Amino acid sequence: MKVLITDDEITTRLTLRGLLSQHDCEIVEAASGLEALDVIQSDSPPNLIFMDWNMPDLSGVEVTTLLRETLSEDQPYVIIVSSYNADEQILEALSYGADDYITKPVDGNFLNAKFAVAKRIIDTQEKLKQSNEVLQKLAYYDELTGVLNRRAGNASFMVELERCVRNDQNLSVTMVDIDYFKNVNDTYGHQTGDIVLKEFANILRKTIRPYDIVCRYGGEEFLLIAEVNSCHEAQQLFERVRLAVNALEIKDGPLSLKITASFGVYVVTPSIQLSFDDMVKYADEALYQAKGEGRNRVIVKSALNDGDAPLQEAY
Ligand code: GH3
Ligand code: MG
Ligand code: MG
Repeated sequence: MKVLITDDEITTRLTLRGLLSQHDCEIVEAASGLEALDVIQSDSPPNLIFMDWNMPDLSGVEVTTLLRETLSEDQPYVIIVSSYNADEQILEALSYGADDYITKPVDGNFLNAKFAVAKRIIDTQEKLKQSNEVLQKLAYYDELTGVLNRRAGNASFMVELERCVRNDQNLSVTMVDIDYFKNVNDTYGHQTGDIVLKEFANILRKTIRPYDIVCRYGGEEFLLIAEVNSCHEAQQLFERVRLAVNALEIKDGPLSLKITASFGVYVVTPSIQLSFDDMVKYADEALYQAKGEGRNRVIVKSALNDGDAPLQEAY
């Protein structure tokens, strides 16, 4: 925890530093309100501030008001330290956004008690922030593979679709499915299956272009969303991905596994009427055909000219 002591009088700073030295915290000092603002706005801001009220440039309550107005999150805990000891003055400081108040001359027992309260609140806030980050990650990303989950894939599709409509660019939606994946689980166990899924997601992510989208649609099915100029370009792109999957050697201890995957690609000239579910349905049909024709292949379908019915391009 980082603590900022702000006071224009060096004796007060020394007293506070002395009293706080028994606690496990990093202490920095500022000799004015402006100096305090510099520390607050730096790359490593304080979690807790002991702030003098009266200072020559900016007063402690002015600094507190400013930071409550400007900093959106990660607000420091502010304790105003002042010789003003009337109830109205204490209430006034709290009304400006201070969290607590302590009168001068500072009493060590009081300071320790208030420090403990501040630490408890700061620690709780930090834990809350961390769990919010985890929750946010879980809301968008697949836990096992780290790629987008289906919901986020759907949202990304809408963004991508709008961009393609604006730029008059064709769009491909591809359903990829690992071939005979059930055999991996049945032969080597679910944990090895999970390793295969992770490695498979990694190779997809690495092989397609950085601005294309990978999402785990479910089980061992992944969805790729990519801008393409033509069916021919889509075929080339996913052939490259297919060959990278073929070349992959997945290690699990002494075990070394090879896998293949089938790709069902659907290419369209986007229009705003196009739904995610329809695109997935057509990509699924292409995938079904790839499986039927022997797996480990890329089937591209398209309705590039118009109409809903997917037409298979000749290759
Ligand atoms: P095909 O070539 O026709 O796609 O055959 P397949 O065996 O890959 O397909 P099938 O749909 O029969 O089996 C998919 C398997 O994927 C069954 C399911 O238990 C497994 N699976 C789904 N999600 C997970 C997961 O998160 N981890 C592991 N280890 N297995 C999973
Ligand atoms: Mg002063
Ligand atoms: Mg499969």
